[in-house]
Amino acid sequence: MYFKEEKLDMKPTYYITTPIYYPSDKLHVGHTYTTVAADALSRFKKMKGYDVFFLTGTDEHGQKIEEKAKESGVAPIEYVDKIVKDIKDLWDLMDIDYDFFIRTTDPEHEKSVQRIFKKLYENGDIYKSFYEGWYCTPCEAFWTETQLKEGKCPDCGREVKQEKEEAYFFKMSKYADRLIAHIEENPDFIQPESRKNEMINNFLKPGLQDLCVSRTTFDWGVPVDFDPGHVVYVWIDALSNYITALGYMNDRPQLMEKYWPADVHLIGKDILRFHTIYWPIMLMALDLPLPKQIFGHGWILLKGGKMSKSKGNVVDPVVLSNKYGVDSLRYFALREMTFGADGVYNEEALISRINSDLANDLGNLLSRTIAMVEKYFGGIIPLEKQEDAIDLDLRELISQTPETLEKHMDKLELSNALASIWKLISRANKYIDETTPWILGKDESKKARLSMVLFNLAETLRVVTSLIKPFMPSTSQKMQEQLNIPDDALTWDSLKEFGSYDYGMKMSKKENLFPRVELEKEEKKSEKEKNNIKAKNEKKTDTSKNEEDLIKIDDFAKVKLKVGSVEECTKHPDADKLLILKVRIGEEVRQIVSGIANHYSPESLVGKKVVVVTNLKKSKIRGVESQGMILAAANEDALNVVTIDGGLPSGTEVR
Ligand code: ME8
Repeated sequence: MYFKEEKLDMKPTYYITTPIYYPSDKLHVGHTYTTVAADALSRFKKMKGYDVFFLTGTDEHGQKIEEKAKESGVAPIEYVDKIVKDIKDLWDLMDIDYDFFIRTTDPEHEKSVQRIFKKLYENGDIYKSFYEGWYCTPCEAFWTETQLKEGKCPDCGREVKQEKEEAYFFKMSKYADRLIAHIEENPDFIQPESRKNEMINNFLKPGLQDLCVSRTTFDWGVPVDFDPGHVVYVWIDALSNYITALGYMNDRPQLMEKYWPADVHLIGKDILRFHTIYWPIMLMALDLPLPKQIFGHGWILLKGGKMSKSKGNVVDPVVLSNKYGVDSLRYFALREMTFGADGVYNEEALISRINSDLANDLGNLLSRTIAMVEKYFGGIIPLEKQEDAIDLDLRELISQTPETLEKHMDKLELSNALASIWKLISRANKYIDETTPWILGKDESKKARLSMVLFNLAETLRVVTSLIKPFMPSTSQKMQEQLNIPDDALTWDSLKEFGSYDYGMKMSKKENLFPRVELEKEEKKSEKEKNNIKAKNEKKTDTSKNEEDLIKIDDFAKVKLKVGSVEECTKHPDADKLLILKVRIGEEVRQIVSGIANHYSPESLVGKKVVVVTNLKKSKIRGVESQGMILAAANEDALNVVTIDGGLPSGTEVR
């Protein structure tokens, strides 16, 4: 069957797409990033009651695929079939719940593309001429002399070759003014904001070239049915997937009526030009409304630039998921990077997130709470409860968190959305320390109070179980099983009221949600790092022989160290290497300037518990006041901020 399911009921709709991927080889963490983000958004909207259509798929035509198939000695369709199967397996592994997977080799898609092409030709938007220009085979793009960068492809930097062939062209310039006006009148159309100016100033205002939309030098594409020898050149074929998947120009128009225009096309910034210029112009020519938003997210970088197959610096999501678990990877991808900006991937940061956010903060909150409910009440929280003023702060946060999360999701601030859930988790862990249930449990007369404390914790976990579901579906499922809560206590509406569920069914602690990961330190150290450490150790042994270099315990005691929780972090306005942090140390919030901007993005530090030297004299660093210092370990290549991985609250002394 062409469609996974018919959706003809009357809820508000939400149509979200990922790019359709080239099945040129294995997909990497970069592709997984877009798809996981789209999945989280789609699941969130479904939870909010939307009728969501989440589309992904594969972009299977073009010269590159034809050549690769030839090299492998198989027909192009055989070549792509095998890779498409792997891609679908990857999405199953990553728990991607798409509604439809489109392949540009689907006969329905091909037929619609032929009709679209013909309509554009008949309307006079496409005309036949000759193409002469520079062609980049890997990018499947023609470039003019002036667009080349040092004689090479401006997108990928590889060699280009001169080509001349008969071709059809799309009159792009005809719609440029209308598009500029649309972009300017609709501030949400291109997001993030910064990318909008790039498109207007670098491409639209200098004037659009007509776009080459057919090729004759290869066969692997949708044939132009009224001109044999031409195949539709890749962007018209690829971009139309967003409407052919809804049955545009074939026999399923009801999906088109229902879901078009798309609410958001999620794409990487590398294909923004195609989506914010060529695609809207195609739609204008077809007399269709434009998508509401095109969101160009950043790249996942590795040392040495963008992670990409051609550079050979890819990270395999299958290997990482098998090693660390699917949900850990989903969490890390969405939490660590600001959606929209570039981020650098490194495995140590992943392990650190698993150990601190997942194993310590979330895993411990669940296991401690259920263990106490089992120990003191046999798994069922009694109805008799005694309130206390100390509960109010936690309760308020429990009721605010769904709304805060929703605000972030609406702006596609996925990292902040997760941070808002983790703020609640941290608050609940602190609440355990404040209320000391293990002491209440020793006193029979305090049972009603203990029951209230555990109820508040269970309510926190119920909200968390529900809110993490779009991001980490199987963790949410495991939590639901351990807490023994029915589905209807996890719906969006059921979160609105504190205390609406009575925990009458027995909870039972099972395996830990996230086992801690031990860093295989020695294996991970590069030769250079090892040598550095060796050199430092040798130096240490030498100096340790010298009594004068040793300090007494009183000297050490002069340095006051405390646990601080990073509440805000921004870049220093005048210095690239500096970050300005607002750190809570108990009741006090201090501003600290730290030279760590080359190693951490501001967002990645928010929520971390760090170690602060609190009795350092105040100073001004590049004009900004700083009160204290954050401890970090560093060598020539890397820097790691010292963090506290247990539940101890900010303000705790470090000894
Ligand atoms: O461009 N970091 O397909 P593609 C983040 N078929 N995202 C990355 C990434 C990285 N290092 N590498 C890839 C195509 N991506 C066309 C699209 S749509 C009508 C046609 C993501 O397989 C990013 O979203 O090269 C990028 O835009 C997409 O994968 C392109 O994948």
